[in-house]
Amino acid sequence: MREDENKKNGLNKIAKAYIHKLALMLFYAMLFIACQKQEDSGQNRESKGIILGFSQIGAESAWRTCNTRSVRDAAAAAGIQLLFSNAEQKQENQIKAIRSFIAYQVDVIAFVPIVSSGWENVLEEAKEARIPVLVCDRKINIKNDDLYVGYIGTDSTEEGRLAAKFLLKKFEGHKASERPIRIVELSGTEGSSAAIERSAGFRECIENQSGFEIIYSASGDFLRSKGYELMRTLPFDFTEMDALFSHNDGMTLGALDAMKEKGVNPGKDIIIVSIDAEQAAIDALKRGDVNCVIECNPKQGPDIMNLARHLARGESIPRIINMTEQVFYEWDDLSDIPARGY
Ligand code: GZL
Repeated sequence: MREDENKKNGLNKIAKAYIHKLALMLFYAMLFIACQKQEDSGQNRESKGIILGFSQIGAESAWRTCNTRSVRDAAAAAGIQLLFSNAEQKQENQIKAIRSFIAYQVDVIAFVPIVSSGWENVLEEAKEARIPVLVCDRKINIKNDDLYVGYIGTDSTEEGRLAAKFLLKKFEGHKASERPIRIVELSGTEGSSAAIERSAGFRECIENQSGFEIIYSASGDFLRSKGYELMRTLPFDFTEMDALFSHNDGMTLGALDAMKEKGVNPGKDIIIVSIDAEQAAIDALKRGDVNCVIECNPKQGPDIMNLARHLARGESIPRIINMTEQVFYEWDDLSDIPARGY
C-alpha cells in the first residue's frame, strides 16, 4: 500500500513539473508573438513585403560609402527587402542589375546613374514591366521624362555656384587690373551630372567676372589617388595658380598631399574650395588647409525608403526632392560642427 502511495505521489510531482514547464513555454511563445506583432507595427507593417532593387555606383569615395550605408540601414529599419547591386563604376553593370530587378519583378527600382546618358532602353523595359524607377543622387538626361517617376539628391549646379561665390568673396578687392586670379579645377567623373552641373554652376558665376580665369581643368574621377596625381603633374608650377576648385573632398585630400610634398602651404599659398563635407575635409578646414567646404548630403536612405513605400502603393511622389545642405566657411565658428559620419 505504502509503496503504491509513494509511486502515485512521485508521478504527481513529475506531472506537475511538466505542466509548469509547458505553461512557461507557452507564456514565452505568447510573449514572442506579441513582441513580433509590436515590432511589425507602423512603418514596418506598411513596408512588409516591399522589394526594392537598388543599383549603386561603387565605393569611390567616403561620400559614396556613407550613401550606401544610409540606404542599407534605412531599408533594414523600414522592413523593406533590399536587392543591392554594386556596379563597380561600370554603367553596363548598372544596366544588367536593373534588368535583373525587372526579371525578379521588384516593386520599385532605385539607382544612382554613374553618368547621365545611355539609360533609355533599360528604362523603357522597366516601364513595360510597370515598375516605377526612382533616380537617386545623380541625374539622367533623357528625352522621355516619364521613364522615371522622380529624383532625390543634391543640387550640383547650386554647389558649383556656391564654390564660385566663395572665391569671389575671398578675393574681393583684388584689382582686376593686376593679373587675374588663376583657378585650377579638379572635376568629377566625366559625363556624370555631378561633374557637369558643378562645372556649369561654377562657370555661371565666375566666367563673366573680370579678374578670374580657369587656367586648367581635368577630371580626377572623384578619386583621391587621381586628385593627387593630377596635382603632382600639373603642367605648371604651384606658384602659377591662386585657387583650387575641387568637385569632391576625396580629390581635395589627394591635392593636399601633392601640395605638401612640394612645400606649398594649402589654404594660404593656394585657396581651396571643396564639395562633400566629409570629416577629413572639415578637419582640413579647421586646420586652415582648406578655406571652404560645401556639403553634399549622402544620407538619402530614409527619404528613399519613404518614396519607395509611396511608389509601392501606387502613389505619386514629387518630381524633384533636393537634400538639405549647408556651407562651411573658414570664417565660421567651426568648433561645434557635429561628427560628419563619413
Ligand atoms: C554627388 C556624388 C558625388 C560626390 C562624390 O552627388 O554623386 O559622387 O560628390 C561621389 O564624393 O563619388
